[in-house]
Amino acid sequence: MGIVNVTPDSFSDGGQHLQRDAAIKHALQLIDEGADILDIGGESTRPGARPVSIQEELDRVLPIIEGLRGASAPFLPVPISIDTCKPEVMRAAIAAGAQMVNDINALQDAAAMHAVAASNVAVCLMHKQGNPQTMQEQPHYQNVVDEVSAFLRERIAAAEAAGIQRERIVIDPGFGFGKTLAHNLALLRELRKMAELGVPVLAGLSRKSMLGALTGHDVAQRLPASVAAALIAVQHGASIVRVHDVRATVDALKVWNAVNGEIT
Ligand code: 7PM
Repeated sequence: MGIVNVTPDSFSDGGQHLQRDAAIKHALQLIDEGADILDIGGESTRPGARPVSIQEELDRVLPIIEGLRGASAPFLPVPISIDTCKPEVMRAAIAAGAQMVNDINALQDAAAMHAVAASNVAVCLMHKQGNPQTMQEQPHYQNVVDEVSAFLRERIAAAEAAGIQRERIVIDPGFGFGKTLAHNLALLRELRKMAELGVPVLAGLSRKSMLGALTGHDVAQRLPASVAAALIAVQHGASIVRVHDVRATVDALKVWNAVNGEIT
């Protein structure tokens, strides 16, 4: 899964068009590099990000989905995931052709649950502790692996009860979302326990601060650590890795696949 940059906040209409074109170009570049899914988000879900209005988020993401999925681009070879917690954005993105919802709130909002249930798209249910503004202040767990696993099990059951078939669900332990370095490492080490819940596991480790803590490198210098983390996640049962650096990750996974075939 390649992360598509959606640059926010333009002052003029002309700027918005340039940003849309840049995002579409970036998305097509990620497909060329081997991405199997594109994750498009309007930034409101990022830790520490300022809240974004529904309209603002729609203005950021819809032109990109429409540009990739619209009549002028009918042959997009990969599905689009919309990264949002907002039911209105989910509905509009699905109507525009998104085939997956990436909700860091795991459809805990009833309207979000309904938006996905009323469609036929896939969903990623992610764990987080607390809210993105404050979650890194004092993360605390008795047993992070058991607690994240129990939460994801409950969210799978809730989604199924709402009419979202298991085949449409993927789960994600939410690396960095209310977790210390030790918590993140425990989750990566025991990622197989998430896979045991019986639906595909998505892992998002790309360029994250835990990799900065481990290497001492700032975000621009985390490519090798990100590739290592993605490979470890796949070795531990991840089916989807959410990454910025698609080409490097695909190369690493080609080596892994040559050695291991379909067996993980
Ligand atoms: C600043 C800090 C900016 C963190 C962006 C981020 C995940 C996600 C994000 C994830 C799923 C990033 C994160 N992370 N969705 N959205 N799983 N499903 O690195 O790990 O992109 S935001």
